[in-house]
Amino acid sequence: MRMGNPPLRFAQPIYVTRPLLPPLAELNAELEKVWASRWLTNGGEQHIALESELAAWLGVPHLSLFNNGTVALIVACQALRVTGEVITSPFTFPATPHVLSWNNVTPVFADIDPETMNITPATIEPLITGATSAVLGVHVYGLPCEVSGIDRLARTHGLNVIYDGAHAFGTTIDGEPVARFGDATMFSFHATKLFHTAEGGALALRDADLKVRVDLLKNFGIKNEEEVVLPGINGKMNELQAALGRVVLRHVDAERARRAQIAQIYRGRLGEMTGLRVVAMPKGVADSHQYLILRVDERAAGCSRDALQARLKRFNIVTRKYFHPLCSQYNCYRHLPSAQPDRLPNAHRVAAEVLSLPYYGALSDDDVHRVCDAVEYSLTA
Ligand code: T4K
Repeated sequence: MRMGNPPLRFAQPIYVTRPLLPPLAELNAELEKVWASRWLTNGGEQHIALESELAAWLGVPHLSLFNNGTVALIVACQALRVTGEVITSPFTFPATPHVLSWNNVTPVFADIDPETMNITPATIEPLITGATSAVLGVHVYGLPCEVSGIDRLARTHGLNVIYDGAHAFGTTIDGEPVARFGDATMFSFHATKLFHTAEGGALALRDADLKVRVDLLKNFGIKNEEEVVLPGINGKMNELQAALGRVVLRHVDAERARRAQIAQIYRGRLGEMTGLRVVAMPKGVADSHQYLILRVDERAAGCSRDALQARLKRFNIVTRKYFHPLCSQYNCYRHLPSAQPDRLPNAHRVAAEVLSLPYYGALSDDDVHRVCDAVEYSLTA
């Protein structure tokens, strides 16, 4: 039974996320250097500096910046010459399978583990055929794939491994940065990401030669004034984006720490409620603090995820169903044999349960408690 008065409606929408905005004066100081240099793109000083600062922060040997994460993934596929079929997750943002289509490669959807919500060696292996060239895993919400098992499987079958780590900025496994696994890991620096450059992305790479190839491919394949050696694309990050990134990077640790506090409030308030679960990182995994995911078990909660989302909207709380519908349900993929719902039972169940709650450092404790009040109230409405 519902008790008491309904919680107050927020006067302004409370979004699922808001970008980290550093003090404008700090950004202006960097922009003044850009202005003085009259160098706006094509590998300027800000780009060079951000590339090395990020490689150090992420703990990866090689890094290449991009104008967004999607182009970075397209280039990773080109650089590794993936062809034929690539095994990937249906539980992701549309960019993941679309980069395969843009490379004339067929996505083959593997089911996900119901807990990690990622594809696993056990779901990948039966889908490997003579046409498979790579695995494109997604560290969804920053929860890492079973990286060692996938690496072993890939070695056995001679496959490349690419990770979509759009959500995994700062994820480590027993202290090991997640991007040290696989041939290439993409990070997205979109405005909605914990670390951002408004739009942007990067590839973390294991191999120095691969970095040379990637850098050529993102700059039209231009080697020098006389030679164009590959059919490349324009994937370059400009100096304004890089300057923003350098300033945002100084504030990322504080944002992560604040998000960790917010997560504690959510867990304390919602974690024990019947039918609700706040997704947590497995033991030994450092959280990227990208999303705060609630799983709603409709039967136990007495309320579906969709009903909860609609009720929260009445309080001006704008949540998101990352990732419903599944990519395998899109018109462009639903005809594929691997996209058939009976082959992806876990993915369908998980996609019906997940709800991304407001999660960003600028939320006050009071805001978070009010969101929790609204969730509690909505479940009994
Ligand atoms: N792989 C995965 C697994 C991904 O999640 C993504 C991107 C990619 C690949 C591709 O990476 P990029 O090429 O984008 O670098 C957002 C983002 O646009 C997208 O980057 C992200 N994933 C995805 C999960 O979320 P939408 O359609 O939800 O964005 P939007 O505009 O509805 O924004 C969400 C909320 O954020 C808004 O309700 C308010 C707030 N917001 C948004 C923007 C853009 C702001 O407060 N300020 C802003 O500037 O896709």
